[in-house]
Amino acid sequence: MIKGFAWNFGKKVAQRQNAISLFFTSSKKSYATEATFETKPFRLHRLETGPSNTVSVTRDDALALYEQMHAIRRMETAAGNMYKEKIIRGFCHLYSGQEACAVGIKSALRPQDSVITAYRAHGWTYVMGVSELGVLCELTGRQSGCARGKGGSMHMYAKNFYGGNGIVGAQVPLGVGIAFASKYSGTDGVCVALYGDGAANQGQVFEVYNMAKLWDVPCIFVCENNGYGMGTSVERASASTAYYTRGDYIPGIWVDGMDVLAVREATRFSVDYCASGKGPILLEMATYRYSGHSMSDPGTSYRTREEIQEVRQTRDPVTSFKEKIIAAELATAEEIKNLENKIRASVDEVVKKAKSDKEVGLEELVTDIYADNKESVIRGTTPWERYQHKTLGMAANV
Ligand SMILES: Cc1ncc(C[n+]2csc(CCOP(=O)(O)OP(=O)(O)O)c2C)c(N)n1
Ligand SMILES: [Mg+2]
Repeated sequence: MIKGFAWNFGKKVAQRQNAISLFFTSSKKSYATEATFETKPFRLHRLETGPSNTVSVTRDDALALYEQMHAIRRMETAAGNMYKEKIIRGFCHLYSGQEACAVGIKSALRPQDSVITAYRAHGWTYVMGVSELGVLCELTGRQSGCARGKGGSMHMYAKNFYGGNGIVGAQVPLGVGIAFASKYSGTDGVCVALYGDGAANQGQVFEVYNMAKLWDVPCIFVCENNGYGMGTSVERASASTAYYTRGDYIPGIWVDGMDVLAVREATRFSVDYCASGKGPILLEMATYRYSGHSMSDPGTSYRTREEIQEVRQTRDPVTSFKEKIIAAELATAEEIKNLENKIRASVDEVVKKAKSDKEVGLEELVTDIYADNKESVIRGTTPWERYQHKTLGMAANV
């Protein structure tokens, strides 16, 4: 007990020192309106200057970032429980531990920018604008799901969000294509193409590094290094684990992916870099996943429980940011608790709906397969079985 208290107290003092300056509102209120923190140093590859280590955040932005990270954590906990209850079936890859990556990156994007990621996509779908209901009903296969329950865990989309992709690495060339389309059509958008450490050694990734650099495509490659590809640690899989240098001629930055402010700062820098016509950039985000690879992996045979516990206690993106907010007096502990209670109640409500909402009817088997079906019919399992194709929903991003 005493040891725990001393550790926590020491940490709080360190965080207070870490908040290097605070700006207060009127003397009546004791909240700071803005605070400044130091991030872990960014490591640079082929860049003379990088993002600033000193980052400021307003009270409103800090609360918004915290709310999003906490909502993802609650949503994923609910998804894990529903999977165990067999209400969610099939694949289910949880994002818990990696929240600062999605939330920090999204907070630095402009309306014209896009994102594509792999199958660990629930948190991303949420930050790209789909409600908790849209995500959780998609997981339970119900009609209020963002793909009407027909996509499931790995196939969720939104405006400027190209999914949810199940084939490891396949989304990286697609991301370069999306970025190329922005450049070609002059929208000024950049595309963030995310992949894991497990995809980082694939040939196709290096092929598109080449194309992206050759044509100065505005693509931000993001390698979310969570330490493992399924049960294989990065040390066992990679001749070089310095993923931010692996683009060779593409500049890169190592980022503390557990610090939402560091992620936001590095992304801002990268958006400016790409949008100013300098070509692609590569960010390695050092992060961690708490759950196993998917729900069928307990996640403890290739790493120790102590390792997971240690990350939770020392680097957790959600609690470490909460402690920073409170230590910097951007909000009180009570305010944060109220926010957490609000999120808990809203996710609990959504879970009820995700369990009771209807599935779409069998007739929807052949609806919305194409945004623009050139032939009105869809072939069945034999050439002589034909079904009428119908469009019911709005296709995303066409
Ligand atoms: C082409 C291909 N090969 C193998 C698989 C099986 N598989 C699914 S996830 C995965 C590991 C990927 O790890 P990483 O890229 O680090 O992502 P993380 O799961 O850590 O988010 C593998 C090998 C697959 N889906 N696609
Ligand atoms: Mg990984």
